[in-house]
Amino acid sequence: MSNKIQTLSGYIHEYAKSVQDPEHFWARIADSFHWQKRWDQVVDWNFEEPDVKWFTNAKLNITENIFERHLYTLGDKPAIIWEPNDPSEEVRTISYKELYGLVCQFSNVLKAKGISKGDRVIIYMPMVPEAAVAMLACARIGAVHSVVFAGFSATSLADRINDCKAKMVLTSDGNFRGAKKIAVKDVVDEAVEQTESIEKVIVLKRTGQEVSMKSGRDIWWHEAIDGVSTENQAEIVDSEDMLFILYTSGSTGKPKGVVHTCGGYMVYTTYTFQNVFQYSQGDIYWCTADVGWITGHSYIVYGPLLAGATTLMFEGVPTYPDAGRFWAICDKHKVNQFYTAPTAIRALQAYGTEPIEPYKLDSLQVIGTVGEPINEEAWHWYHDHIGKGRCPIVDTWWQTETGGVMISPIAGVTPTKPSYATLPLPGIQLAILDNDGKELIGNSVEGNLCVKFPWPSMLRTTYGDHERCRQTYFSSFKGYYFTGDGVKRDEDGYYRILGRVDDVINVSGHRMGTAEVENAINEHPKVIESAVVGYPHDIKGQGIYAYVICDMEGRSESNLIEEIRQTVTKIIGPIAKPDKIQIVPGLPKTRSGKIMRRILRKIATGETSSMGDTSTLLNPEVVEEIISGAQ
Ligand code: 6R9
Repeated sequence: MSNKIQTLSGYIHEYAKSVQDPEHFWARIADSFHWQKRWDQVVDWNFEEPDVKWFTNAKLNITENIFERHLYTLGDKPAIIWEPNDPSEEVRTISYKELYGLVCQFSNVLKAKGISKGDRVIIYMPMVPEAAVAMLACARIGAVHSVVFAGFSATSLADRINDCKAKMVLTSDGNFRGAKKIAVKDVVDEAVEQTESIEKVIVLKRTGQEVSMKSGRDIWWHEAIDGVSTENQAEIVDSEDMLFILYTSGSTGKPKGVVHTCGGYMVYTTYTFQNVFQYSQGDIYWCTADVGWITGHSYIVYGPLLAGATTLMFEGVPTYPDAGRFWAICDKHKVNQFYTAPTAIRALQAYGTEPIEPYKLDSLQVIGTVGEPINEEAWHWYHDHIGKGRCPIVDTWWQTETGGVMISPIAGVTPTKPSYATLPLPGIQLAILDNDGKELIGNSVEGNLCVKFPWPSMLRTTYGDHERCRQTYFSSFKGYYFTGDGVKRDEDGYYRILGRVDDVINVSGHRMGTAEVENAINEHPKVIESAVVGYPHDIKGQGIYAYVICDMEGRSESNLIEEIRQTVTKIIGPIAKPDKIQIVPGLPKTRSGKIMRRILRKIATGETSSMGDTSTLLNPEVVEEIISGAQ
């Protein structure tokens, strides 16, 4: 049975049904999956605690819905096509039947190495099929995976291991990224030293570089699977059992572990994948994200595989060996749906159209974006040069916390509008609230983006700290889930995301908490205090601007700035490295001692003529001094 919407009136009809009778709407969608036991109730919820349950008491295994459900019809069809970093290395094509064998085998390995239902397993791996195998094997035995992007530092990795008390790390010897080889196992070794819960580390051989293997703890992947059965009976779990934890940055210093559960996540990622991209059997779908982010979880691994699609996985970077790599891959594999981030589009746009010229791009049908607002110029470039004016752009707005796409055109169905995510998907009841918590009704309004009714793949908690989940998402506006984004609903009822309204900056589509970056900067022994803000950046969307008060004794400014950059790389990872660091004599503060970020944001943006009233500051004179040294 197909749940695919094919016309605009079909969308309007489905949306109306999903609001009038959500239980009936989602039950119908959920009926196309394989449940070991059906649910008692479709949804049971309150947003006060919050306490949200979908498909209560239903039993399932998400991997049975990928494999056992599809094998009969799709067994020989490619599940994953893997394109290596180096284009001269061989492509791997893995059928559903083969992937099933690999997942079952690795499930047996995990069990044999002491992992059982509910245990947490960290995945810190390159973009290779084994990363997907690792995730699915955890899901098959009821273990909880937490994928950590392999660009994060040892300290960040250790923090995540400690927060969820993981028992195992799955990693590789090294990773290929463009012309670089990254010593990943060394990072894991350093991280695991700062933790107590890790019992085993399984290491995939990828680059062949020298690594040290700690006896009793470290095992090679190829040795671990050697001779192990490729059959495995899936563990049957509850719809509300944890599927995974994914850490994400918020406005406070410490990243939080967003928890997703099995039943609802399965239903929603599949439904949105099929509808947004209008995937048809036989199509080749490619999402360029990394599995370390939610986009990789929902739209490289779970959504596509649950839908029986062929998902392309790319190990490398868009500019290696040259800036035509994405387009070479589209032609080579005849990609039909292509999904990337605005930052990648802008970076490639900077190379002009020459790198695109050798390629036809005639297999493309749908092109998508995710992760940050797309500016009109990039939208048009993408539309004209990649989509050749023929492919609809799906600008998909969603979050780690929402699990799946929330606002997006349905490809070929919803009329698009540059820089607009357009309309909510069925089941998504949005609300725009002003700062006093009043819901703004009607069109041509702007305010805080909230959701007033649960959807199946919403976060259930933040791992180990439910109060933090309540505080962060459910306390700003009582009875609503607050996204942290500002939004405009225009005269046609179309939604345009305006960016974060909290202390989160979006750098190349990656969320960074300003407090998190400040904490890292403050680790440098010469730093006294710092304040971090975002500023508009041509390629990254937002760049990181750090104002730092330092003890300068015996140090040159340029050395200190470089050392601070390195400190941040070491503590968080290269993605958090400030683009600009300005050493300042002081920071503008209110009389109660709070840093006035509004002023710092204006200086970083270069809007120094409209500073507003600074006379209430404790130290108004510092503003002029900062302006004169601004970059
Ligand atoms: C999926 C993902 C979430 C934040 C979100 C918003 C921004 C994502 C967007 C977008 C404008 C879009 N964001 N998609 N802003 N238009 N199409 O990116 O999750 O990493 O958790 O980031 O990204 O600010 O709140 P995550």
